[in-house]
Parts: sequence; C-alpha cells; structure tokens
Amino acid sequence: APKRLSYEEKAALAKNEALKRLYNTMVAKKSNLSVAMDVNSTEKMLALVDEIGPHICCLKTHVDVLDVWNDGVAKSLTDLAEKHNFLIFEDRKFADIGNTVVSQYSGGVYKISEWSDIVNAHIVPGPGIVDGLKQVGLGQNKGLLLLAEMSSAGTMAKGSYTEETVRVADENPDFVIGFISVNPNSWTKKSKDRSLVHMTPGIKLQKGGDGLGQQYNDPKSAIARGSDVLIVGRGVYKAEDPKSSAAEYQKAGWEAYLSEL
Ligand code: 6AU
Repeated sequence: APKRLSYEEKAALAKNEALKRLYNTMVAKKSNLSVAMDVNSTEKMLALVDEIGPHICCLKTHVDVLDVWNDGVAKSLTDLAEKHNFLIFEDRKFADIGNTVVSQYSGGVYKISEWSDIVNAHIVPGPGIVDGLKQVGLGQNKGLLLLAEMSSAGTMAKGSYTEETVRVADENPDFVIGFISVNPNSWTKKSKDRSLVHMTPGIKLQKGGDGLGQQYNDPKSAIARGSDVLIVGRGVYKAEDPKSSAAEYQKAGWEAYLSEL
C-alpha cells in the first residue's frame, strides 16, 4: 500500500481553500477531532462550544435541531470559530435536485452558506446536486463532503454506490473536499486525489450502539481504517465533563494518527 500522507502533505495537495484551512488547523491545534454538538438548546450549544473549542479542528452542527436561530446566533457561532480557530461543518445532508439545493443552501431561515465552511450531500440525485451546491459555495471558498458510507446499521451506501462518490469527487476537485466514510481503506484505491479528507462518525471510546442503529468504533480503529477526522457527538456532549472528554478524544485521535505515519 502507498505510504499514508501526513496532514501537512495533504494540505499541500489540497485544491480547495476550505480543505487547506482544515488541514492547517488540524496541524496547528494537533487535533483531528470534530465534535457534533447535537444539543437542542442554542444557549447550551454555544456555551459547550466555547468550552470544547480549544480541542477541535471542526465543529459539526445540525442547525435544524436548535430551539432558537437568528442572525445573532450565526454571528455568535462564527465569533467562536474565530476565537478558537475551528471550521464549521453544517451536517445538512442535502439530497435534492440541483435547483432546489441552491435555495436550501443559501436561503430560507438558516442561510447555511453564510456561516458554514463545509456542508455534505448524498449523491442519490446524481451529480446535479454537486453542480447546484457548487454554484453557491465555490466562489465563497466553501467545501463539500459526499456521504460515501454511513455508520448506521443496514446502510444502503455501500459497494458501487460508495465507489460512485469517488468518481463524482474526482470530477469536482475544486469543490468536493472529501467524504463521510467509515472504512475508507477498503474502497479508496481508485481515487486519483490523495488530498481528500475522510471524516468518520460513529466514534466512541466505548464500542456498541444506541438502540436506533448507530454503530460505534473507537478512535484508533477508525484512524487505522483510513479516517482523517473523527466525529464525536454523544461521547463528548453527554459526558459528565464535556471539556475533559473532548481533550481525551483529541489525544486519542492524534496519537492514533501519529502511530499510522
Ligand atoms: O456520536 P453520535 O452518535 O452522538 O453522533 C454522530 C453524529 C450525528 C449524526 O447525524 C452524524 O454524526 N452522522 C453522519 C454525518 C456526520 O453525516 C453520518 C453517518 O453515517 N452517521 C452519523 O452518525 O450528528
């Protein structure tokens, strides 16, 4: 197998500004941790993000689960991103035709493109979804992740579907920055672009599930399977002490990465 690239090497190959910033942030903070702050209270979300901010390279949001949203909340989030130096990934999972996602990405109540650096999309509709999102995001230096695999039991994102995401990514090297993936080493051999990032959900120090289909792997095995960024939700925000839990996941993820080089 070809030698694994360091985050610095991937940054040097990156063709997208958001991707370059992501790798540079990871290196600067020694963090490959993205926390999914999936709490429903906006006030609590902002307070927790301020606590764990020093430990993450990227904050993952689900804006549509929050109890309050307005331009002031968006400003608070981007202020925290600047204060702690992290990127914002809105986990919107777009899945519609190109013309519709243009509006969903830029308009509505959330105006996602104004405050997020990264979004993600399913390729179920075909490559037009990437063209639509790109129309909004490329000029603003945003990046797109394709859902190549999912962490949930019984996922249909597998086999030739997963491989098709590689082709769509290779056709859009300026805008597609990588994948949501679980076991990338098993299917990325065909990818021409070694700068792409693999972000992996379903991460917890204790293996197991949640009774609703989520399946957990530990940080070390995820990195060994080719993941670059670990996404941790409940492992951090449900912990008794979210800040020390974030520090623990940061350390586990970074040591796993160093051991792979
Ligand atoms: O650590 P958890 O299980 O509390 O949270 C996992 C987070 C949630 C999911 O919406 C998201 O990761 N997720 C995704 C993403 C990031 O796209 C894909 C997937 O296959 N599984 C998954 O859990 O915010």
